[in-house]
Amino acid sequence: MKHSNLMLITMMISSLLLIATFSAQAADVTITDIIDDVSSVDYTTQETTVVTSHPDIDVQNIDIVKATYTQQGTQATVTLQVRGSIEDRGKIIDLYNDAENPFQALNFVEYDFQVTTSEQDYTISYANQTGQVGGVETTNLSSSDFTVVGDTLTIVFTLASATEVYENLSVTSMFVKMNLSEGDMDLTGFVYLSDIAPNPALEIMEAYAEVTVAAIGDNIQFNGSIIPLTGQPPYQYHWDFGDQGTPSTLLNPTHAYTKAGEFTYTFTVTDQADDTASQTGTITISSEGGSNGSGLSSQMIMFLAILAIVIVVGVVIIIWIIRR
Ligand SMILES: [Ca+2]
Ligand SMILES: [Ca+2]
Repeated sequence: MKHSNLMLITMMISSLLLIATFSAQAADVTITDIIDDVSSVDYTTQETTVVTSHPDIDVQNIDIVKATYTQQGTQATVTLQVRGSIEDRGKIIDLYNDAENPFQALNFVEYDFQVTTSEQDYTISYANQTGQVGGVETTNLSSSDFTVVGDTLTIVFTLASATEVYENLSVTSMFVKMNLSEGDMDLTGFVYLSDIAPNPALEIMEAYAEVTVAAIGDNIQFNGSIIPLTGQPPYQYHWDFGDQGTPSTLLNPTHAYTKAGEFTYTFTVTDQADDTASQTGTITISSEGGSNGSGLSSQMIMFLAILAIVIVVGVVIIIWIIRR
């Protein structure tokens, strides 16, 4: 009797452990994304703008709607659904095999998954019926590893170990077009459209006045930038210049102060989801008008002071050498 009880308890515990082990390794994750948030990033201003139509591509084909991750043992499956259709165009950039001129003529659509497990990061890339899994080393996927049906891409890949536990999934779609084949470094034809899910939290890259010291009446340039593809575009901008004057809703406004003093300016961004991010800075305005340019920044004053010391020391040394 005692023996069979012990057997029963052992079986129960081991089956519970088995369930615990399986539930730790099985994962069933879905992330959803908003529509109409495909964005282009301007390479000079780093400004992110929502793009709803484009002459070179049906934007809906890269507008991510949903992505999933499932895992059974070492077999992981990822799916990505777009608003339009999965587009097969071009190929994955291969810096090694196209080393001679990898960027000469690019025109491709790529879908990427970033999967983090308890043990490592995987990047699974798909472009036009080819795929790669980058982990400890990069391996090519065979055509049996992925399927494209209308709006959904499905990829099956193998994890390095069965003990890996799911931690995070993010997906990216991108359309890149560029033509530098004739040595033309003009990037006016450069197109970069992308969608990310989940959208990272809105984050300001920088917000600053181009000078730290200026005079009353000077037109001062203020510059704001957001880390590309964070938050949910489109964004609304708000500059408060700290002087109770008229605020600006431009990304890069100019402003002239009418009073002397030290002012704290604040740059605030609000996204489509009503999330906000802000950053502040200070500027000193002197009462001396008539300066038609920017005042000397504190770094410049420091630099000139050091330069003056170096010159004085140099002259002293030269005089000392001549007198010997
Ligand atoms: Ca989207
Ligand atoms: Ca998105």
